[in-house]
Amino acid sequence: MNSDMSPLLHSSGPIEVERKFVPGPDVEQKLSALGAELVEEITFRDAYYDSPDLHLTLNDMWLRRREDSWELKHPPQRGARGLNGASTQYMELTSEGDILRRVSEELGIPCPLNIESLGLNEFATFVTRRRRFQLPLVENSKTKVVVDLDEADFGFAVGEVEVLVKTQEEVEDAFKKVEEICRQLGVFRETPVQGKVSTFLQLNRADHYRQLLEAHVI
Ligand code: V4E
Repeated sequence: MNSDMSPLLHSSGPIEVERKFVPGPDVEQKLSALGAELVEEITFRDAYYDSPDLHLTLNDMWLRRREDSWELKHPPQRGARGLNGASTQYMELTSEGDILRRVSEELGIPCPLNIESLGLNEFATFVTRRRRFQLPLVENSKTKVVVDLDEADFGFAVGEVEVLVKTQEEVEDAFKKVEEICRQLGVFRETPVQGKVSTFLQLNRADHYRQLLEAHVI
């Protein structure tokens, strides 16, 4: 319980709106033609965690440790799904306290002192090599659009167009923006493109993957 004994109110992170795509051989040329610049080249390991009954992922909550930092992605509205058409919207929490409160509440257990004490299991881990491109800011617009080209160490490549927004009111425009950029890059598809975690599960944990499909999470 909070120190003021009021019901838990969770501080919220930004909302990440994104659309994944299959990167073709000419994607970098297309990015360049749009004036995009390579702004970051990084390599990181992600480890994803869930309870033994897979409660988190079956409710579309994705807890991971990226290198030494904990991160939680969850749909902005309770009970909703992050997938909307072929795009997604997820709220991102990066404060360990916020993550602990949100996860323990979701699992219906008392909030422990640290994430390690939640009794979760690692269900996926892989290394990603990421190249991040930033598109030029359009005049009179504050929308920053980034495009990530990811290669995972299990032989899988995926791209994503991403916009971060602060409020739900901005999400609709962000969906339009990521769709527009996908069209300009020539990678637009009506149906969702599978990401790294779903593909890892499909290859390595068929039963978990099947349960996520049946729960309409992926
Ligand atoms: C949200 C989610 C998963 C967690 C991994 O999210 P993702 O954005 O794919 O990872 P990554 O490495 O690109 O994170 P970033 O660095 O951008 O923060 S695994 C499955 N989901 C749900 C999901 C879905 N149902 N459909 C699609 C197309 N993507 C994700």
